[in-house]
Amino acid sequence: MTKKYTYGSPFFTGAVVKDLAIEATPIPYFKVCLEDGISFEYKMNDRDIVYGLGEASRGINKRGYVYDSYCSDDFCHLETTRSLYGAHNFILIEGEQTFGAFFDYPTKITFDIGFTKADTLKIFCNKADIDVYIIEGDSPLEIVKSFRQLIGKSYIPPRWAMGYMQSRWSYYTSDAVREVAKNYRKENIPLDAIFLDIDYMEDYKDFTINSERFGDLPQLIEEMKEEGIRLVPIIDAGVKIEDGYDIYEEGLEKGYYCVDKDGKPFKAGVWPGLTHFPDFLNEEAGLWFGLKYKALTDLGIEGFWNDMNEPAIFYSENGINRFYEKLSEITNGDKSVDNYNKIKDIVNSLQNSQEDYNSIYHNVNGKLIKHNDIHNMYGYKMTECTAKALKKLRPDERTLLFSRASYVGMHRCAGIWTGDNFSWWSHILLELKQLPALNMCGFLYVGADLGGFGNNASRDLVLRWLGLGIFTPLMRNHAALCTRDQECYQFENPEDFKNIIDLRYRLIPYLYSEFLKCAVEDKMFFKPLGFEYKDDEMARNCEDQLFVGEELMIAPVYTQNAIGRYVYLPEDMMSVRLKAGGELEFAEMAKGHHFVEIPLNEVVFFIRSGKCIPLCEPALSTDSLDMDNLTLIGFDGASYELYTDDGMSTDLSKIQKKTLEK
Ligand code: MIG
Repeated sequence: MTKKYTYGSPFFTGAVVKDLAIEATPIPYFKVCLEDGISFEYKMNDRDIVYGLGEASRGINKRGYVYDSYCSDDFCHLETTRSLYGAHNFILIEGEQTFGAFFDYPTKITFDIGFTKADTLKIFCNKADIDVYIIEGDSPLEIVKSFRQLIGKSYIPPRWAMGYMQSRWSYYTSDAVREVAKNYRKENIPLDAIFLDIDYMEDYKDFTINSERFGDLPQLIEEMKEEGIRLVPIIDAGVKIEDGYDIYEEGLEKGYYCVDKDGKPFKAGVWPGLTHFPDFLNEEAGLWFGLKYKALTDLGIEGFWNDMNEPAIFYSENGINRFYEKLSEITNGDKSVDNYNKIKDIVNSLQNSQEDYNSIYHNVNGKLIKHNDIHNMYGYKMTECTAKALKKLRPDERTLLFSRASYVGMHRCAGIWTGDNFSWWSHILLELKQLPALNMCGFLYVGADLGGFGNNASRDLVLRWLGLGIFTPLMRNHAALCTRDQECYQFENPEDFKNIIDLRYRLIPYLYSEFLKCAVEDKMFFKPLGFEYKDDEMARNCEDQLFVGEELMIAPVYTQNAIGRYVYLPEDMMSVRLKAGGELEFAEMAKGHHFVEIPLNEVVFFIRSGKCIPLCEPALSTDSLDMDNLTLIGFDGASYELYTDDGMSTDLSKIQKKTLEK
């Protein structure tokens, strides 16, 4: 049961696809206060768990901290981080009373979940223009399902996008890309895609190709495709200001850029230097930009990642001007060292500044709207425009698309990756905790930078991270500029990496089938244990294990030098151990706590009571998987409902269901 409560005149975000009547009665559960905007207060019971908030930091249970839903380019995710790249305003309270709430609001909204006052959940934002949806149901899973029906069906990528993918900032030349492919193939490690970061472009100009370093891109695309490897280029939000650059000039002429208060295109500094931001809230402008992807789809490109779309701003022209003014105010001719901190502070304040977000304007159906009033819409609308255009450019086939910034609603047309994490052990666990919360909001095609983006990755970290990554729909290893190489073949004994990635490919019939089920039936791919075991306190409090689909449970290792870990089984299960060399070992285990030894080159996962899953033989790419010859592993007498399709068609009526019996 979903009910809609409206305050003031909310901005239409497009997150919700169902047209519900507005309730005349006051909102249940919350005490509403209309001072300084609006706030919603709920008294939490000791036993209540608060789930949700998608990509947010901290726990599966979000209690005890305060989160700002405000798309932020923040490359350093600490325990104290209050906002990340996505804004996902859905919470689910499970306990004394169980219900879900979605706060459909286009810019910053704060969720104080027992931080200021331990028993008080308070949600507040600056303007009293908001739609709130209250979702009731018999269980958390039913509530999520109703919420997902409210926001519409999730994006389904092409099947090859569930293969293993390698990225780095940057592979600078086409030969560097060939080298990656060659090394993976030499070690017989499966690989489905290699990513092109910003350096494939000419001076970071969107939809251009650097002729010196990637002059043979069309040929490279062909060559790689023969190996079963797709190339996935990055697209940044900002368009470089440069006379003679056709896209820049066309956008200017047509008035497709965001403007300042005087109506002049806003100038922001990002990778290309000064840029204009296309106004993705203006549908015509967005579609114009989206159709530019044709330059790449014409060459045979079948996937994209959209970046810098919070939007990230290094500095703006106005900001730099303000900087020089302040600088002369501070120094006033005085060059003493005492000014160092003040100068440092104003330099640092240039990036992603509130002043800039307050001086950008959008054209929404002919009306000028201040960017900061709809900040969380930008990356969402960019990616929605991209998806709409890609449907025109590649009408019959699904295109891989994922974005860094997002808002609920974007899950219908793309996936997300969780942005710039670090090669830290704690970030393996952070990813695990983000996954179910993202699923609640409809984001099913999700994953983090495996091995970590910032800092240098150690061999054991990459192996352990892969132990989680083999279960995430988006499985990409990515690393930042100037960090240690972290492709699997860069480390000793690459066969250990091969073995684990082979397991991913053996699991694809299952993972892909579960993914389709979740997308078609509005289910969660990753579930907290408490969603299935509401009355089991151990399960409810478990913050480091997940159910994957209906059949599996995972308990990855996320600490260095661990020989294994404690695992809690909420029911009798069968453990499946991947041994070095690829052999699988099975053992039935009783409900309860176990210490499970997991050497670095092994992976252990668990099949739920009375269930089984299909496996295929590994292959070097998803295109060459034999999906017709499946083996079932798990409990005898179990059956599995397999969902399949051709892996690429946009026509979902082609999905077939088949029951397999063990
Ligand atoms: O300012 O394109 O999150 O994945 O490698 C950094 C370079 C810009 C941020 C993305 C990251 C990407 C990087 N980008």
